Amino acid sequence: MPRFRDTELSLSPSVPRKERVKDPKNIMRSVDPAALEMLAHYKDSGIITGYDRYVAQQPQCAFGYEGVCCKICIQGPCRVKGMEGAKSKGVCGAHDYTIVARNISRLAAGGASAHSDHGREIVYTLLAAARGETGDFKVKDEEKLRRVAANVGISAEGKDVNALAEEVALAALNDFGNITSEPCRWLTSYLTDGRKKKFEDCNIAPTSIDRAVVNLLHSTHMGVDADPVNIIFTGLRAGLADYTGMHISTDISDIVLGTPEPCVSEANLGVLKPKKVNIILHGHNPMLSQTLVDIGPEMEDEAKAAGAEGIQFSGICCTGNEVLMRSGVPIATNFSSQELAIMTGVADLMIVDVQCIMPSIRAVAECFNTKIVTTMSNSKIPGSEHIAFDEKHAVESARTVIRMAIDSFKQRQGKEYFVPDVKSKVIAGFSVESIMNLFSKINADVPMQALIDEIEAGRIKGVAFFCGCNNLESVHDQNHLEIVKGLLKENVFVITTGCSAQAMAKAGIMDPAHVDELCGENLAAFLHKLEELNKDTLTDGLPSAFHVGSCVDCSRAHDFLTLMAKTMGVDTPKVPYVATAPEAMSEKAISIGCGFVADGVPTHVGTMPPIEGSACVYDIACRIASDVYGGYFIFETDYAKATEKLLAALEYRTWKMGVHKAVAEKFDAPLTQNY
Ligand code: BF8
Ligand code: SF4
Repeated sequence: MPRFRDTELSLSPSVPRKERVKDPKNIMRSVDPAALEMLAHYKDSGIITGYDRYVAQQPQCAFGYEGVCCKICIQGPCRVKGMEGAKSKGVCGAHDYTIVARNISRLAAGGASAHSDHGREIVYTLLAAARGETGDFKVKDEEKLRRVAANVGISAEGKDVNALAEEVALAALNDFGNITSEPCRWLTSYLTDGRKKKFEDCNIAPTSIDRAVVNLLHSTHMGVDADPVNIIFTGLRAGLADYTGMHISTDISDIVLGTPEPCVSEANLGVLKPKKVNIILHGHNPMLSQTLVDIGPEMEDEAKAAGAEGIQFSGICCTGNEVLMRSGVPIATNFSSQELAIMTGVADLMIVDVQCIMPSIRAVAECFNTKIVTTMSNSKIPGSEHIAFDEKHAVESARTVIRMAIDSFKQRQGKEYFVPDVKSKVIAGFSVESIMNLFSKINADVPMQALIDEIEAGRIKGVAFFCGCNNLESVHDQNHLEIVKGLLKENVFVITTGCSAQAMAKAGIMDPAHVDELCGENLAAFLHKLEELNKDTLTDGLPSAFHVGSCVDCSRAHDFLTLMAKTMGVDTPKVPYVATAPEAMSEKAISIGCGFVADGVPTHVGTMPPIEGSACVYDIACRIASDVYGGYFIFETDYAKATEKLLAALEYRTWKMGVHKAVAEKFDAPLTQNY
């Protein structure tokens, strides 16, 4: 079973490069029935979407695809054109391995910046609330505040809520710009002892988020670091800075907006209601979107006075996930199909904040009655409306936006629309806390033991964490759905975030009615047992896959892993836990991946990042990382092979754990910590 001895499962993707874009001239690149209906309906309309643009971009530059195009200084772009001689290096003499390592690490720095800057915005909201500078936000989840304070080593004794909140906010801000050599608190407070030591030994624990990014940009400047191992490990440090920023985002969002609890909702374009004022929340920052959702009910009368049946909020991308998790707001769709939501003709207003917003939404909105409103100073789209959002004027801005949407609704009357009648029931809202509540009905003292018992008995194969994006290179949602179906059937416990969670939500994988058909017998039995024991609080049952939130909530997936490791008495690389980003697209996906590899996790990526141009860097990511950290990348674009590789990685760990346990018992010795 050991993975590296299994000759069938090679480290390289099983699909050759030129075959990776399946059916490259076809724009119907989706398995989502609602998206397919929309694409068919508008086929000859002349409206251009990402699906058309992806086809138009083919074939894409092979140098860029493999990562051997360098634009780091303006002697370039330099391309590695051969294996020997002058053309095998950049003008400065940089090898393919230096160029590839620099390019990929810079992507991780971009991802870490995005996640952590989002976190910083949220911390400032908490700080303003704690100091009484805004009446629009307050500490909603005091228990979480106290838990977080205790985790990061802040004493709550004798402090009122706001004093404690201020101290937590300032400590979080310190993680962005700490001037000492102490590693970030929101990282080390949440790790196993083994990981803490590993990161110290390898010098990859960030002392501040900003510094980790700046340091990476410096070391990958022209003529600085040429050593691919050193560059990739600096990239892993950025991955851990990303982890820190994500953890801050999740913790502080929970404190200000509440920690998610299971909720019932729906997903896919069928959630849009032609007779209501449809407001689509798109982006990532939950503060404005949650304010809109909270203020919505008091604006219902204004909507009705305008002739609407009410206000319908729905979400796209991670802002959508945030309001789904906390308020049960339905999901309209995910990243690749964002323009299609506008093309229904019933989206009165789409409000966007930061990240994953296609600039094209403005052009598509021109053809329909949709207002696009940007809200952040660093994220504007020419031609759209801008309403500046800040924590001190949140409610006021939210009211303005809702009134704009009501106006837009009035103008929409009599215009054509086309809303596919496609949606699925969704149970979401699973924080680690809420999952442990469920598990505690099986084991009150050590809730996580409930799952570990299943794994150790061989009934459940382990945990797979699905995260990340859509990528228009893939057939929209196909990798997510095929891989999750394969793993569920093999009794793998699934948690998920981001657009991956949305793909599953749309496809009915979060509808409890499908558990018996989707899950292997043992997993289904475990889920039913949990349902039965929790039936007083769970009104609608449990889904096959657990939605743990937005992309910053990948921190919840790290916490789940750490809790498993601590409960099992081992470090993370021994835990039967894998991660997958089946359709990775953004820089954030790269930084999240780096964080999981450093945290000891076999991490599958289903779309190729630009790394194949250097065999050396490829090997560092897939093999040397494993030797050093226990985690490694698995690049595989074929979903069937990817499923096999993920299962093999889980089975290998379970097998090894079994051997180590047997040895420990036989010789009455402590369990080895080797992995
Ligand atoms: O932060 S999964 S496409 S929406 S980057 Fe973007 Fe990717 Fe979707 Fe969420 Ni995450
Ligand atoms: Fe070319 Fe070197 Fe400049 Fe990169 S840093 S563009 S390889 S000269």
